Amino acid sequence: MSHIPFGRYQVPGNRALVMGILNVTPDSFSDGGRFASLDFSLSHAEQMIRDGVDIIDVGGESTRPGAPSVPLEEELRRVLPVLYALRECGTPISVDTYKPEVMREAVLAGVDMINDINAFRAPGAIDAVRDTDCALCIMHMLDKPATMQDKPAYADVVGEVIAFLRERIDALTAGGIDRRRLWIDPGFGFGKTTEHNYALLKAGRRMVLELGVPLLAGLSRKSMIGAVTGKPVEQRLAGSLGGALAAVAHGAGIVRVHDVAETVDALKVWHAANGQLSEPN
Ligand code: 9MG
Repeated sequence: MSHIPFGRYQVPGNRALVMGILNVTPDSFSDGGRFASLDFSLSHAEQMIRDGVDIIDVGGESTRPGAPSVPLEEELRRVLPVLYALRECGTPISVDTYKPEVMREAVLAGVDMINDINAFRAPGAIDAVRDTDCALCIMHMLDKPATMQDKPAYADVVGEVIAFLRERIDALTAGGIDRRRLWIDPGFGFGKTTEHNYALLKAGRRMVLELGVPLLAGLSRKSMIGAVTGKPVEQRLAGSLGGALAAVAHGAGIVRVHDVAETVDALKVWHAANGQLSEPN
């Protein structure tokens, strides 16, 4: 079986991987103080592991449109205890951050991927990850979370996103980073209309072919799912599963999701239908 280096691990290269979302933000747990929130986060991570997650993505700042930014010290207070507690959990850990200081601390805590919605554009971000073996996810975002959904406009959304990702790949490789560590992500919902999002979803294979870097897709429960199903965020499971399968059909190697158990099952059936049977756990 082929494997891909991924931080401390080798991950399977012959099937799509499921990245489970672990939000460590105050709105993601009932408020019982810091110990309760750590407990809650770890139970959630353990459940994802039982459900067959391939990578856990830990984030301390909400990236929803209009969300306020979180000060550095607060982000560190949120994510570091979780990263250290999960260090030896046997599953690759990713940290979702755009702050170079958080990247450095997360590397010391042993993370295997840095997932940067800002594509390592912050001063010092490339330096923070150069001398590590972490996988790096470069995401496209128009503007910044506070304002990105204010009338996003492109002449050619797919061409412009590819050009942006190419420029970032070049910046990272010129900065001394091995291309084999990189993943690209069109950033569904980050400064895009529904039409932009679906044009990008369909263009997954073109991105992989033109850029020569594997693709990560995050569309779980997003507005692009609500826009076609008419469902509120808490009723977007079926739509999100459809989106995950579509992303894999269009070339995604990792899908970033909230609903791990259901996505793992959906992908097992998907892969079986494409000639790759897996054994039940
Ligand atoms: C943190 N985060 C929220 N949505 C995301 C997406 O679509 N991709 C990546 N890489 N990260 C995301």
